Amino acid sequence: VAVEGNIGSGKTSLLKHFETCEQAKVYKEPTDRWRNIQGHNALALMYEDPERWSLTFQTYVQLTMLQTHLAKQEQAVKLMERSIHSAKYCFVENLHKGGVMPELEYIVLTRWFDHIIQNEDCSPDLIVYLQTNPEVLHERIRKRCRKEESGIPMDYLQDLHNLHEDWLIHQTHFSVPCPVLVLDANLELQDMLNVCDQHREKILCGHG
Ligand code: DCP
Repeated sequence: VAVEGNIGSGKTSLLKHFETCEQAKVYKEPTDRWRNIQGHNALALMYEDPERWSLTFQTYVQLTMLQTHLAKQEQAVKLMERSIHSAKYCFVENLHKGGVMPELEYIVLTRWFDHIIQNEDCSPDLIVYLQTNPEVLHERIRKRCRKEESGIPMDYLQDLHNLHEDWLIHQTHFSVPCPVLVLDANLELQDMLNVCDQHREKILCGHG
């Protein structure tokens, strides 16, 4: 099961909530690995100079996502934060559309992505989409003060939001690998977790 949603939508909180559940093994996004590749902070470099570092960063994200998709299933349910699909269909697409990632870099990354998903089993059984309003996220990101994210503008969140919606709700652009369960993630944390609990069985059975 992959948990998807814009930056600051509450994916980590949802995963933490399910961490104590015996039947599920939780895979949080490896942001620490992105922030320290033998001493290099690829996430920070990507935000500081996206033209120079987006390809490097997204190539590494693609690798770490693949590793999580392929990690041996130890419990009945594997619950992962994001997927190789949102990395490509939302983030890489956004960088390319925004003119930050040149055509050739985009093509090379796309060839890698196509090769991976044709040859490896990267399809979840269910996507839990934490749907949010970008204005709410902007405020949350400001409050949480992650230093790499201090300069994220509203437009960036809006563009990422549109790409998530096109992919998972309108299903106009890219293939959706499985059913999608949409949850309202504009709610305050505890209310959102209560909603998750109402859908607990669906989430843990991997059915939308
Ligand atoms: N990121 C990116 N490209 C990707 C994946 C993530 O640029 N393919 C960036 C966006 C954020 C940071 O990495 O600055 C972490 O993003 P996420 O939305 O995946 O994770 P959050 O911790 O923001 O999620 P949440 O607040 O929902 O728990």
